[in-house]
Amino acid sequence: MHDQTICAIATAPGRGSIGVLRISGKSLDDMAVNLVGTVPKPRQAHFCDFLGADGAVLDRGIAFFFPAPNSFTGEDVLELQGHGGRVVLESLCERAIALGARQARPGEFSERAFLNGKIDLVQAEAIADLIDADSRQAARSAVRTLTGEFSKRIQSITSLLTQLRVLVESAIDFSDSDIEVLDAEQLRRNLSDLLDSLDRIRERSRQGALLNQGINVVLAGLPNAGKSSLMNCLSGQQTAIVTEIPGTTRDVLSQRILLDDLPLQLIDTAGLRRSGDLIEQEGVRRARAAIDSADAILLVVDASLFPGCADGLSESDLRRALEPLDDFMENGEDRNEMLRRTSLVLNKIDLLSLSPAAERAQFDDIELAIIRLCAGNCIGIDLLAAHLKDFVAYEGGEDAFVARARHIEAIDEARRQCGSAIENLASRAPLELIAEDLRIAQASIGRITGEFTSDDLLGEIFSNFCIGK
Ligand SMILES: Nc1nc2c(ncn2[C@@H]2O[C@H](COP(=O)(O)OP(=O)(O)OP(=O)(O)O)[C@@H](O)[C@H]2O)c(=O)[nH]1
Ligand SMILES: [Mg+2]
Repeated sequence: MHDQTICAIATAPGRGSIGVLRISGKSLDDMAVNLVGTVPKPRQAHFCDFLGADGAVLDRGIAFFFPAPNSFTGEDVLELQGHGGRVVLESLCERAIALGARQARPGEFSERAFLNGKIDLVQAEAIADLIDADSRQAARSAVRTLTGEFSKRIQSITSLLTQLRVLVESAIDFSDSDIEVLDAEQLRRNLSDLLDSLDRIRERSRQGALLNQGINVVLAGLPNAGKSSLMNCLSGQQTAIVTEIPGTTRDVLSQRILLDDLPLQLIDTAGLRRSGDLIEQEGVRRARAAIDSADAILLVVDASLFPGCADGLSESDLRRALEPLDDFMENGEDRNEMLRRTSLVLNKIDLLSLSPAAERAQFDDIELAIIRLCAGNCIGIDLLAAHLKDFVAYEGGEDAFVARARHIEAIDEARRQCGSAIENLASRAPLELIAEDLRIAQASIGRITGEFTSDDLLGEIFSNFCIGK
């Protein structure tokens, strides 16, 4: 597969002033002569006709030739920049295929760049993330990763791990001799520095993952609490139908919004109640599923049902407010886990003439955030927005690295192993155990940049790219 010449239209489909056909392969001299009549001088703009089978001119434009290894993919790359019409670009592509190229799979150019050592895996992923970025902050963090800042941090962690492994493994080799090769106190300090570095990089990656993927926020509660009204306030659009009839929303409605560059997937759900209506029952089942997979649950409550709430909600008020969630919990579900993701929205405060406010209340072992607002008139929404950013500890993404769940999982695995090495050292466990901890930690970190990565994972990563990238 990797020996074949590949080609693809690299510009977005549709009409455009310019369209680009990109070709990459081991040797493109013949291809260039057939397509543009000559092999263009390396890396210089060459104005020429693009030729069809019988020498007919398909288009006229600029050809760029990047001979291996000084190209994006590390192979010969020929780029034809012509006019951005669908038919003309398809004719050029068909011509390249007739000359021996094949249509590239999504992300195949980037995959070759990775396989040829031009970029590592995080940089390749950052290319896709930069293209998909839907805020400036997300784009900036993708560029930071693309230019290698994240990879450099990962490499410095890898080299620290290598040094530690050498130290520990040579101590194992010399364990029979009288030479004292291992300074345990020094090793403990080094391991704790390593853990600090891992913690720092994890937080920057987590910020990047927030910017990149955002969070799912579910609006849940009794019928008529004002969930759909709140969805419309947050999104600034009248997406959801609002009526005074309980049971208006029956399906799950989803909308993506940006909260100061933080992407939120807002999910409005059917009011939680037991109903004889088949459609409503299904709506409630879907609401439950959305609640289960939400990063944050906003439990919307009608404040007029709690007339005393001006002075704060009592313990029994809180219990009653949480009932709709409790009622629909399945046996064996972890209630505290769900409550930790839950914030209470006291809506319709206009009915009690209250002002918007954000407060906290202790409930069992959990500290619940309570936001009082009026979704009907969109008053107090800023408090809710600030709370949501606070809830996920979003810091504005200033120095975030664009990151994916797989990076964070790998960093977490390395942190666990590093913690285990520290414990093993403290309990004077055999050095072999510490060596093994460090080996696994290094393998986890290596998966991030693609040093130790399976073909399946590579296939999955690159298949989500655009064609021509
Ligand atoms: N006074 C007042 N009424 C509100 C407020 N928010 C919503 N309402 C009204 O409450 C009623 C129900 O609002 P919805 O947003 O449809 O409530 P819901 O929770 O989506 O209801 P279901 O879809 O039936 O579960 C509507 O008549 C709204 O106009 C508010 O802040 N103050
Ligand atoms: Mg609704």
